[in-house]
Amino acid sequence: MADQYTPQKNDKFTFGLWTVGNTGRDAWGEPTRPTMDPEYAARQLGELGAYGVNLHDNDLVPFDATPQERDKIVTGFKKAVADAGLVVPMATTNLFSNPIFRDGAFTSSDANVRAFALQKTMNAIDLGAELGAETYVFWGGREGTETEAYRDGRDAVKWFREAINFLCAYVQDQGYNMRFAMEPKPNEPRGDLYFPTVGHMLAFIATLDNPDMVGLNPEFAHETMTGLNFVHAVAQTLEAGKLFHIDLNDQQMARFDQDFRFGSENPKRAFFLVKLLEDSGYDGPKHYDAKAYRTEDEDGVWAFARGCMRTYLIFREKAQRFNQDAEIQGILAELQQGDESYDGPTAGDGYSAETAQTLKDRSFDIQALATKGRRYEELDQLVMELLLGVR
Ligand code: DIG
Ligand code: MN
Ligand code: MN
Repeated sequence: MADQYTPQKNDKFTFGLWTVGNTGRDAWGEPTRPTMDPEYAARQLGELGAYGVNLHDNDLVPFDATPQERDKIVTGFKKAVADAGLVVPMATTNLFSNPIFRDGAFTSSDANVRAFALQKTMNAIDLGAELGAETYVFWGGREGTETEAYRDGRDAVKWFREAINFLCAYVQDQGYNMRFAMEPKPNEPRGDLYFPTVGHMLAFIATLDNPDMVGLNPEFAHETMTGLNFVHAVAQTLEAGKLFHIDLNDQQMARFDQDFRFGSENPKRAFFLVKLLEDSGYDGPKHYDAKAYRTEDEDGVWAFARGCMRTYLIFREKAQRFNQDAEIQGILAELQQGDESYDGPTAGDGYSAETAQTLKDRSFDIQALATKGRRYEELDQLVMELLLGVR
């Protein structure tokens, strides 16, 4: 039944083929669901109101497909995507399934593997461009270690930078309208992954030949796994102008990557994330890199997909209510009035010796500043009541 939480194309919700197509296989058990045909997945996602579908190269084209088989598969998929009224906003490379990548791809100590990873990625970038993808994601699932006994981490960083620089130049040489989005994760499937958080990736991007072409694809579960605040990670990414894409899902802290339905574990944090994205005017795809519980059948998969999108729309409405709630806005206005009552020089004015001296000479009402409450208990309780549906 359609209601105000039914997704529309302009909500820009997307799913990877590997998400709704997840078969439930895990390290301890066989699949609980059959493999899903990519064209069928596209049709179903179109029915649900999704905007787009994303893919790794081998989600669509088998690793050992001939060029003729590849072209036939791509032609059929392009038609299914068009018939479903979808687009393909993002593509990426599977540099983690084949045993070749057992010790990494771009950071492998074997130069043969690093070269093969470049070849595979260039072909996958060509596929993404052919499908219209304008964002290309790099998630280094095997770029890491279980022991430091062999590879020097400095070599790993150097090789990863060489690969991304080379591939940026390849995209420019091909004239593709494409930007790169780097996706950090702290661990799994390797014991530890290089570039584990948003902060590490932002620092890495600054060392590239073409940093303007490279941003981030932060994932809710990946920062949350290590106990970090994903809303802060996205705020810093936005402030740096680097939120090129985002992977939405949910996760319990200090667990393996669970890729749960969006909002299903941390509703308050998911709410503040939606509020940040909406307040910031983020207009990129909202990609659900998530999967249905292994317990589910196909009906459960589509319930999972609907839930991901509905929860985002519910939180978007709650964010609008937050911005219109007189009591909440009254507290914010009072806090802001106090916080902006300062009439002296600030760091934002820029440095001068005169400013420094004025600041050093200024007297502050220490007692008043030290005893002023912030009313956050009231404010957060109002947010909770908004989320719990009692206001
Ligand atoms: C895992 O979180 C990774 C892979 O699923 C994919 O390469 C990337 C794109 O969403 N996320
Ligand atoms: Mn994940
Ligand atoms: Mn992801």
